[in-house]
Amino acid sequence: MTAVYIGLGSNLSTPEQQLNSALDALANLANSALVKCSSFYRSQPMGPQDQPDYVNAVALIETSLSPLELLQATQKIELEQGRERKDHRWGPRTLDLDILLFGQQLINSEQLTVPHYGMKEREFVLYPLFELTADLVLPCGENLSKLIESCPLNGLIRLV
Ligand code: 5RU
Ligand code: CA
Ligand code: CA
Repeated sequence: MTAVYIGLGSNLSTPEQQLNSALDALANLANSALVKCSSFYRSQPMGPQDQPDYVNAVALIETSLSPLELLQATQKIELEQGRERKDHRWGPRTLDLDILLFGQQLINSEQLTVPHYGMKEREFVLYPLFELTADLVLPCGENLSKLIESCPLNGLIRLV
């Protein structure tokens, strides 16, 4: 079994419900167990600003799926929750599931890059991750607590 951190994000169609449905789907994944999930956080959109605020969280699962099997499974969950492929990247979405970390593996294939590109600068990834595992060390050797020090909250709010 491998410890895998998954980023969850939504800014359409009642985002908190989308995250709860996604957690339900992750809890029911084959050959996997949902270990825990962070609080939900409201965050300002990064990238294009002309879209609603996001609700983000990070979940920890244990899985014996391969990285590509897990990618397929998360993409299926996104589609089941109404994810639409739009022309322009980075638009609003009902659900985004990102494989952030897959154990200590480094993956650079056509379909999948792990650790997730950009995670080290994104407050809506780092703070929920810190809530789950404060002493986390990334595969590159960097300490999560160190990354947090140089990552402003940028309006990130932990929801009750
Ligand atoms: C550029 C910079 C593009 C950062 C993207 C989310 C990015 C987001 C999300 C918040 C995107 C990718 N903003 N912007 N939460 N995804 N707050 O999940 F993340 S588009
Ligand atoms: Ca994302
Ligand atoms: Ca994604």
